[in-house]
Amino acid sequence: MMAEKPKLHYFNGRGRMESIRWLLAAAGVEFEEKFLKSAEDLDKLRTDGSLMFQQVPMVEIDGMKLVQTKAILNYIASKYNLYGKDIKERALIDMYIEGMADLKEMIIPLFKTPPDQKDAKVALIKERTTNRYFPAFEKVLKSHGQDYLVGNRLSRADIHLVELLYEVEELDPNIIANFPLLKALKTRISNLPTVKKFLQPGSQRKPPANMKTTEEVRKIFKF
Ligand SMILES: N[C@@H](CCC(=O)N[C@@H](CS)C(=O)NCC(=O)O)C(=O)O
Repeated sequence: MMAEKPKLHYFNGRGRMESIRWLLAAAGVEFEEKFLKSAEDLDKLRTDGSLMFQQVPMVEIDGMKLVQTKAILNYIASKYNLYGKDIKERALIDMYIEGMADLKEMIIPLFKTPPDQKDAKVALIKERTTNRYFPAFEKVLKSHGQDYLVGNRLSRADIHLVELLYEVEELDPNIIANFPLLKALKTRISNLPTVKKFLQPGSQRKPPANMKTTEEVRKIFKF
């Protein structure tokens, strides 16, 4: 019997699920999505015992109901061979993606930042991107001259980084100009057939939050 498609439970927006969508798509895995539309939808998952910590993202995959974004990503990356060939490559990948996660943690809450604080938050993100994170990854690529961040082949590190490159580009399209190797990586990864498909309109990739989606999310999570 063919394995069932993974089923993603989240609201219809990026949030913490978007990296999971990217990773599955890049791995060429088809998935289904069940969107939470209301607080009742979330309560239902909670009362039926599907959410270990009463939180989403939750992904049904291979007979499991996985929660915790990192655990979900680790499973997918391991299953589809995107997590290095040995423990040293994995250590590098972990180190790189934790840096990316730190930057991502600054970007995720932006959608619910009050307007009077938003400029300052965006300025800090740009500053950190320009002076800390992008130089670090540019340096990695420069140090070995290879096409991918780790082990001379595609890994989750490349996929998570390219997702971030697109997000930062939405905040400021000029930052990447000073990082030619990151720019080349973005083009290279974007042209992989699976990623190319995901980047096309009509895919399961989610647009940036807007006022309407933010209102929906507020209702679901009651904040
Ligand atoms: N560490 C968890 C955090 C999950 C999380 O904060 N989920 C939010 C939605 S993005 C949620 O379910 N909030 C409701 C709650 O905490 O009760 C993860 O990475 O999956």
